Amino acid sequence: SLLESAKKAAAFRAVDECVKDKDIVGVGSGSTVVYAVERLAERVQKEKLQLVCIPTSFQARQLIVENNLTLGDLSRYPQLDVAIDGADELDSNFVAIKGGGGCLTQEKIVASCAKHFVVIADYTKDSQVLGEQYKKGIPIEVIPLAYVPVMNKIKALYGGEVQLRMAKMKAGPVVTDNSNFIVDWHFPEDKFNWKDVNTNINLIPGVVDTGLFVDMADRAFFGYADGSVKEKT
Ligand code: DER
Repeated sequence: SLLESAKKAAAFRAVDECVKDKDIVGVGSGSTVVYAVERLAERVQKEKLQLVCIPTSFQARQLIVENNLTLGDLSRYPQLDVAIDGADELDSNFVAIKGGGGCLTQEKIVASCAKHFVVIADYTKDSQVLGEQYKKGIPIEVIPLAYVPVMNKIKALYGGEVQLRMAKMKAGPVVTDNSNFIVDWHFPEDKFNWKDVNTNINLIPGVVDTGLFVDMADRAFFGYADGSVKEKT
């Protein structure tokens, strides 16, 4: 589809521009990074690159293994050269909403260990203001026993609506790779200081992490249906 070719274009450009021989590479989660792994595997074969890939989810681990890339972990490689990951939306200050795929916690950990954090996405994620295009709310990973008080406290702090993310192919809520729940916060149209919001929500007991990636991404590549790519600056 047009969107898939847009994702592929962004992913290929990012891997070509941001990965070099001997890099320790964080591999994100979602549908766009599938193309990034495809390109990593191609470059390893073609250029005989030596890479170690660090996963951000069961899905990312499967992609690394299925593409015969060298699998690493943060215990052996606590400092990465680059992490490449998708996003649900990126605003003009490079604040990202992530977690549409429910993998935000390990994604944020891996991104925080990388010298460079590169976002790859199709053009529908490129916004000026968060919420402009992405309408599914900000994902927040919570310890299961705490999800109701956490939802109430987020609403009390910042308003809007919060809902527990329910699974589609399983009865009950989505359970993350870390055995937690996800709540999605549909925030009101207010002007938010996302750095403060991330900090304050993270201070609520029971919150594991938020899908607000503030001051983390340093490059972002957006693909278009015609196969062109725009790097956001
Ligand atoms: O869940 C995540 O954080 C994913 O990276 C998501 O934000 C992007 O997924 P997509 O590449 O399938 O749009």
